[in-house]
Amino acid sequence: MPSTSAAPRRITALAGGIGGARFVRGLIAAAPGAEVTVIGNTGDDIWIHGLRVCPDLDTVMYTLGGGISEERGWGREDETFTVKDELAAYGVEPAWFGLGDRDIGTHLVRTQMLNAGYPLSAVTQALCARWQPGVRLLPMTDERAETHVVVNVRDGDGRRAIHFQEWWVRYQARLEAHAIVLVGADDAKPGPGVVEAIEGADVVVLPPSNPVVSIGTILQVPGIRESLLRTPAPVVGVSPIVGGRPVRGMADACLTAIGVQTTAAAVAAHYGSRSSGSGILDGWLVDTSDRDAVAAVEALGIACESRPLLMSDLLSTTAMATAALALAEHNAVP
Ligand code: FO1
Repeated sequence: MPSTSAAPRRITALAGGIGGARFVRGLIAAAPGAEVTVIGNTGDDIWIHGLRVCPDLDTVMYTLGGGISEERGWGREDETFTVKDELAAYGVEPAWFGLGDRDIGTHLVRTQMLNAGYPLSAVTQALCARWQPGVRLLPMTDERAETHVVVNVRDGDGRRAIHFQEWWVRYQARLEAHAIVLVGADDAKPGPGVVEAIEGADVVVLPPSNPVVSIGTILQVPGIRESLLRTPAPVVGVSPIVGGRPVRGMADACLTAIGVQTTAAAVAAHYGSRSSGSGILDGWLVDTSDRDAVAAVEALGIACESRPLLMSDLLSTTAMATAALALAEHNAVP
């Protein structure tokens, strides 16, 4: 049950990569002393050159642990790509996915531990012991579940599924996506601590991560959406769409693929209101440029406020997180 004190002690966030990680940095600053748990998306994960790469888990770990390349938003700062160049010199594929030399250290440790039989949750805990991200980082599942995208076969009339990373990195999401599928979802179950982190939270927050391939992926793990429907904690989200455009990345291509308009109100409707019994939102923050969407979102049974949502620095991100926590408090489930 939520704690009685006004300041939330246990905050759980469902996060994807870059946008989610940056928002959590503000969340930590907005709630000093709170225990923050991040449930990380693992649908982006991929085997590359025999190494297991977990982009969204690593982006959260590096961003909060101080090792992220701020310029790229993924991988390590002060990075070199000597191994990548050597692989390219041998003509090894895929050449379109760049592993940095420092980053390879993380993937070697992870791959060795996975091969030794440790579950991804234990591996993530071990890696975080070095980075001290200041949050508990839980993979959405320990099972293998990877996002694939159904695209047209080049100069043919067939269709084929490619790994999300190939669609996202090699083709910059420019190939029309007919479907986005989490392969392995049916056999996945919530990772250790995930259900408890949602149902034992004082507040659950959906950062401005990609609603399809980050938050949407987490919701596809059987049992996680049900936990959000059950939790006594208020669930508030932050719109990743500002002024009809994604703040970063290609969320518009993903939303189009699932038939959702690229607007702040449409994403709120896509998540749905908890008061309807089938949605997951109690509250939704939209950007000041989308203030005319507030009425439409409230008509869905979701409390809504407009605030500046550009995470240009820690100060603005902390203000966003503070607004999200305040919206949650005003909508705490009695
Ligand atoms: N994104 C790119 O655009 N190009 C890359 O070569 C690339 C390599 C890469 C390596 C490790 C890693 O953790 C992330 C990497 N990313 C790269 C980003 C990645 O595709 C995205 O961060 C997520 O999968 C989407 O959020």
